[in-house]
Amino acid sequence: MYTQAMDTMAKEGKGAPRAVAALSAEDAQRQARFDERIDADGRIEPRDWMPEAYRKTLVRQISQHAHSEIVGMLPEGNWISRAPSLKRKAILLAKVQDEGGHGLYLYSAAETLGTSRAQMLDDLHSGKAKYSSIFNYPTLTWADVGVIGWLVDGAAIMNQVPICRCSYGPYARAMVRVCKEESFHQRQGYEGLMVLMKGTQAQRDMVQDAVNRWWWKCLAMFGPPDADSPNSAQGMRWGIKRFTNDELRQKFVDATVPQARLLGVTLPDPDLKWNEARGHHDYGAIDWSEFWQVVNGHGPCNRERLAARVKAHDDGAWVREAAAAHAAKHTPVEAKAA
Ligand code: BYC
Repeated sequence: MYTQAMDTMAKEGKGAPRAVAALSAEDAQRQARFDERIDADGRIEPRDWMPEAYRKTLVRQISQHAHSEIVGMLPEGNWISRAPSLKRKAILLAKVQDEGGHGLYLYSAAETLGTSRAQMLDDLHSGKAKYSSIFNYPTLTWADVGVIGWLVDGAAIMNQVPICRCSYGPYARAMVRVCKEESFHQRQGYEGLMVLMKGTQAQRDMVQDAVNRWWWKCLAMFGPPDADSPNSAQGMRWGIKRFTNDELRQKFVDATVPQARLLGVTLPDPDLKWNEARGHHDYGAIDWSEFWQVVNGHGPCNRERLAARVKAHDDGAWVREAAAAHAAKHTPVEAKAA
C-alpha cells in the first residue's frame, strides 16, 4: 500500500553542515574519501573507515530500531491467546514472529559496527536506550490488533522504505526484507478491520474507538517536528535518513486519509482537511508534551514493557549458557590454543 508510493525518491540532504573535528592528515584523507562516497550516494560497509560520530549514530538508531521490534511484539502478543478464530490466531502468530525476526536482523546489523548484542540489551534493560513510543500504550480490544497493523505498521513502512537506501550497507539490506514483511502486516491489519466494519454496529464502534486512541500516537511515532529534531540534519547529510520526520509524517497522513474513507472510519482530527495550495492535507496539533513523557519512561505501559523484556532475558539465561557450553565443547583444540 505504501511501498509503491515511495519509488521516486531523489537525493536529499546535500549541503547540510558536516561534523568538523581536528583530524590527522591520514584521517583527513579517509574523511575525504568517506565524504566522496556519501556524496556519490555510495554504500559504506563494515570494514570501511567511517567517522566515529557516523558509527555512533548508526549504533544508536539501529539498536533502538531493534529494541522497538522486540518490544513491539508485546502489545499484539497480548491477543494471541484471545484471537477470535484459528485463522486470525495463525496470522497474528506469524506477524509477531516476524517482528522478532526483524529485531534479530537489526541486532546483527548493529553488531557489524563493533557493539555487542549483550551491550545493546543491557542498554535497553537499564532504560538507557530508547525504543518506539508507540509500544507504551495498551491494546484494549481486538480492533487494536487491526489498527496496529493498519496504522502502526503503515507508519513504520513509511519510515522504513527510505532506509532501504540508507548509506550503511548492512542496515539498508536488512530493511529490504523487513519492509516486505511489514507490507504484509499492514495489509492483514486493514483486511481484519474491513471484516469488522462489515459486521455489527458494536464491531464498527470498536474499530472507531481503536482508531481514536491510536491515530495521534501514530503521528508522533515519526519523531519530533524538524525544528526540534537534533539528529535530523546530520542523519540526512550522511544518507542515513532520506526524509525528515515532518516529511514522512505528511506522506503518512496523505496516504491514510483515503484508506480511512474506504474503511468507513473517521480520523479524530477536526482540523484534518485537504489544502489545495499545498497539495497535502493539513492536520491538527500533536501533543508533544505527551510524546516526551512517554519517551522519557512515563507512558501507560513503559514499566510493564521493560519488565517483560527483562524477565524474558533472565528466563533465557540457561539457553545462552547451554549455547556457550556447546560452542566451547566444539571449538577445535588449535583454535583454543591460538
Ligand atoms: N519513540 O532527532 P530525532 C516498528 C527520539 S518499529 C521514541 O528526530 P532521529 C514496528 C530519538 O531517538 C518502529 N523515541 O532522532 C515494530 C532521539 O533521541 P536520542 C521503530 C523517539 O534518530 C513492531 C530524540 O527523540 N522504527 O515500526 O533523527 C510492530 C530526537 O529525535 C521517537 C525505527 O526505529 C519515538 N517515536 O529520528 C509494528 C526506525 N522519535 O536517540 C511496527 C528507525 C524520536 O538522540 N529510526 N525519538 O536519545 C528512525 O527512523 C529515527 O531514529 C527516528 C528518529 C525517525 C525514529
